Amino acid sequence: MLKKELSLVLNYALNKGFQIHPSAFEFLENVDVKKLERIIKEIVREKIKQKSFQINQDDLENYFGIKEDKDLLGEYKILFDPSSKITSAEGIIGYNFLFASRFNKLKRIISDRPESKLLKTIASIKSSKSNEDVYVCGLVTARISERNITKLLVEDPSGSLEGIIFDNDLQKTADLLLNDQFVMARIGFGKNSGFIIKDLISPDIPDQSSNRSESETFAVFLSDLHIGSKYFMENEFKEFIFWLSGPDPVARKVRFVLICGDVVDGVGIYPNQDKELVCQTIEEQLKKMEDLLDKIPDHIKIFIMPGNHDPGRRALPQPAIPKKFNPGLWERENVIMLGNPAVISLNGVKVLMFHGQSIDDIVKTTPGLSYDSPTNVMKQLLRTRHLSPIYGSQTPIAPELEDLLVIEEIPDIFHVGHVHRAQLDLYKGILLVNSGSWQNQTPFQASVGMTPNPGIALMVNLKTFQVLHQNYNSNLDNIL
Ligand code: D5M
Ligand code: FE
Ligand code: ZN
Repeated sequence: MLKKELSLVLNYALNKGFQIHPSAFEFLENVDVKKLERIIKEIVREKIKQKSFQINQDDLENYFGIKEDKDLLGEYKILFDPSSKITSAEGIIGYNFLFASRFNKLKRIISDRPESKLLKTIASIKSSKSNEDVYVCGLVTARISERNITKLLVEDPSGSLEGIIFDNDLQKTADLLLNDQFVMARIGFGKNSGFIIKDLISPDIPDQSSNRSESETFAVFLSDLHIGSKYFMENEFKEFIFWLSGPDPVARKVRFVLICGDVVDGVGIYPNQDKELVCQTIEEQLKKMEDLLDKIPDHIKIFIMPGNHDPGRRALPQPAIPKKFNPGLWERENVIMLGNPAVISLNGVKVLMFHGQSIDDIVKTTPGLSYDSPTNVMKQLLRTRHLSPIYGSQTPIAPELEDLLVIEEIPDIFHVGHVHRAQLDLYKGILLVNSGSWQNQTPFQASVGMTPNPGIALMVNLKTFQVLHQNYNSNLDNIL
């Protein structure tokens, strides 16, 4: 005998002309009726689309996420995680090491370019004037625009050089250079022993073709949930989690969920934050996170990275959210806790994940870049081959012995969050994904005129790189 509630749920399908195969009944005896009610409705909708009117055990097993397509690969590797590499050298010595490491790593990257054969140290060109142009490379320490010239200060381990730019187009290129970024410059010798900068070359990304997954597995890109905040879109997020275990053919192909920081809203992150929190402790916030993620089927791997609101260290690079706040999350087999930044491989597709704190500093100092277009800032990071070039502004950077923020490996997908605006783009074959947020506009954001587009889940087919989205925000007309 079927339970009464179960019969009511099944009547919904039967009334629509569906047959329920006997094999399905046994399965149904043991499921949560509340969950079943929604799933049956979704199965009915899906089957009508497919013009099929029988529900059998296989359907139910698939839709409940119990039986999955075995041909769909779900393999991952962690290629880089700073958590275990963090040493935090102290004070000025640490920063000397950090900048030396930045210089050496980027010089190695730029040495692939033909011009690098003509590279000289700054000290050597200062001591011997030549008729031929030469190249130097170093970190930009200052940029000064005066009337119709631009002066650039570049430093390498041997010394510092002030170069003058007369050319208008080159001045525009110089305007886009970020403080402390690495650059290569062609130098001509002026009549009055000055140095004239004639070309500026960023390390940038060479043309390349991206790695693809063999199977049409989907990865979901999320960030900035801000769980614990009054403005966290809990209902919409739950709807999305529910969709993940539903019968939609795309949902059935999802094997990875990536969460790119600001998972929780945190405690004491900004003044009077407690008034905007529904969960007042980190533990409570992370427990809520665990309860929400619990509804994601086990065959989906969930990658969690910290942002500036999450517990642990504030300065970049950040270690993974410490285990002590929620050992349960760490112990889950399908949850992988990462530091910020991190590089993972999903079925061979390399994904560089970075929360995106440095975007704030870059939009402040770079003409033409703004919060409305985070992917343009992401392109700038790729050109500089560094995730947080500017030192000493709003984004804290720890004095590590090695600069772990240099983009050494070229990713296939670059995933960033932080600015709460979902956006997509392509740069030199790299798919750029800013995954937006799941937090409604906060009073602070309203006061500075930031308009987020929260409640959008972006998902990428790892074989074709086709991007799909699900919009859970009923207030959003202009989706992307
Ligand atoms: O930040 C979401 C976005 O809002 C991010 O671009 C920074 C900006 N933001 C947030 N708080 C501030 C303050 N106090 N000053 C300047 N800009 C801010 P999130 O990391 O989610 O808080
Ligand atoms: Fe955020
Ligand atoms: Zn953030």
